[in-house]
Amino acid sequence: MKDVPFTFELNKPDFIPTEYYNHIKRSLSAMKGQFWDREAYNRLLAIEDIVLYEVYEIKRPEMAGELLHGISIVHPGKVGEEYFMTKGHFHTVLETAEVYYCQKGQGVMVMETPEGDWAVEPLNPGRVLYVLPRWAHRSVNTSSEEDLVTFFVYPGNAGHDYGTIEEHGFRKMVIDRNGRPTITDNPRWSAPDRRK
Ligand code: S6P
Ligand code: ZN
Repeated sequence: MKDVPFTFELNKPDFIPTEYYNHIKRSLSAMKGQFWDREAYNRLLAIEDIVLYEVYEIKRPEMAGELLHGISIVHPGKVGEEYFMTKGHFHTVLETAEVYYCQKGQGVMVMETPEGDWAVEPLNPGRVLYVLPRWAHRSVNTSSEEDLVTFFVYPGNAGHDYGTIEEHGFRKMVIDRNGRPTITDNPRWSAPDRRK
């Protein structure tokens, strides 16, 4: 890990950082239960356990005062009518925010709070998204051709709570309806216990 200030570049066209510590690939099998159309999910998985998204992480200590950052790349595609997306999570330390800067592609961020608020905001090149503390977040690629590439930064002590979303889902989902991204209620959403 660097102990002096450092820079790196994001190489176009794919925006892979010139230096990174970790390259995470999440494939279809890691998203069991998250897509609404289970039959479409199983059909696709039977053909191939394709990679839905990738994350390049820059190494920093996971502690308050540090900023964890990197690049997230969600590939284009759909499971049934539902676009490829990230697992999504709350931060374990709920009162931690995150900034996303979209470099490439077209998509949305689906967000919600434990209190029941929800929001879906666009991601397109040049757009900055501020995810407030307490808001779970999931990126969705609504393009049929292009990767959705975002640069993210969040506090080193944030941590990730994937379990709540894995178990209960997001309130809203984004599906392709007649060729247009459409926000709908997620029929598989269930109310989690109220968190503090
Ligand atoms: C981490 C930040 C991103 C995501 C990435 C993949 O707090 O929000 O780096 O990790 O977009 O999503 P997920 O939900 O699989 O971590
Ligand atoms: Zn996050």
